[in-house]
Amino acid sequence: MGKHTEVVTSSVDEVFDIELEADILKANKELALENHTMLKEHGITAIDVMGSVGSGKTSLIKAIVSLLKESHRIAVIEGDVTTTIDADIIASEGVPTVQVNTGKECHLDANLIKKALARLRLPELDLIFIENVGNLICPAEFPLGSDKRLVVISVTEGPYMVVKHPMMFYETNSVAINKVDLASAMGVNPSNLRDDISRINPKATVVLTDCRNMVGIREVIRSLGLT
Ligand SMILES: Nc1nc2c(ncn2[C@@H]2O[C@H](COP(=O)(O)OP(=O)(O)O)[C@@H](O)[C@H]2O)c(=O)[nH]1
Ligand SMILES: [Mg+2]
Repeated sequence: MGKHTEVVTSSVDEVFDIELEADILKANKELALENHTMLKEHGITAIDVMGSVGSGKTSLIKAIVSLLKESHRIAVIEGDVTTTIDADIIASEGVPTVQVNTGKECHLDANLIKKALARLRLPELDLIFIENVGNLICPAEFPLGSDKRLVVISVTEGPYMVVKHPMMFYETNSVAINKVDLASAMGVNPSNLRDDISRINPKATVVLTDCRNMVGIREVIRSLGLT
């Protein structure tokens, strides 16, 4: 922030519906716990994949599925505001896929995941990937009942995306810095993004990936404890 930049910050007492929001978050947390219990009863590991629109979430899930589908029984839940484009891309890998369209909502929630889980044959699965809606703010507040979180960012989002969106990185296990093939064209140094993430969340494993050329995919799989 330059010294001539004035800043307006929203404060809690200005938010008129704060109690309503607290109720929604509490109800979501309870449903997330129910989902988690149900997944554990079936011995399923679930991974929530978050990141901006276009960072490479679908591409990374597809790449991971292509490497793991022989050894794991996988399904994918695709969250999107509208369309089944991503679900169709993943379905081409031959794994069960459920599309969840959120309409006006900028994130998935535990209730939508509960409905999606009801569409899957849970006894026949080991692993579920959930692609959240492309957004860097809303999904972080809504646990879904998954075991781990994977955040996908890309060098095409510029050099300041991590420091501008710290909340996305607080609770994540792994972060993929994707599209490293475009780093020099973008003038972005992926090591600087890695350092920014480590300052916010020293426990997160950070992996540099290029989904087009299958670079770093096995490392992401290892970081999620899937091998
Ligand atoms: N050059 C390059 N392009 C990529 C990479 N990963 C994804 N893309 C492209 O980026 C666009 C958005 O990817 P997608 O997986 O749909 O992003 P999502 O919106 O996060 O699901 C697509 O055109 C992908 O082919 C990568 O590592 N390198
Ligand atoms: Mg996608």
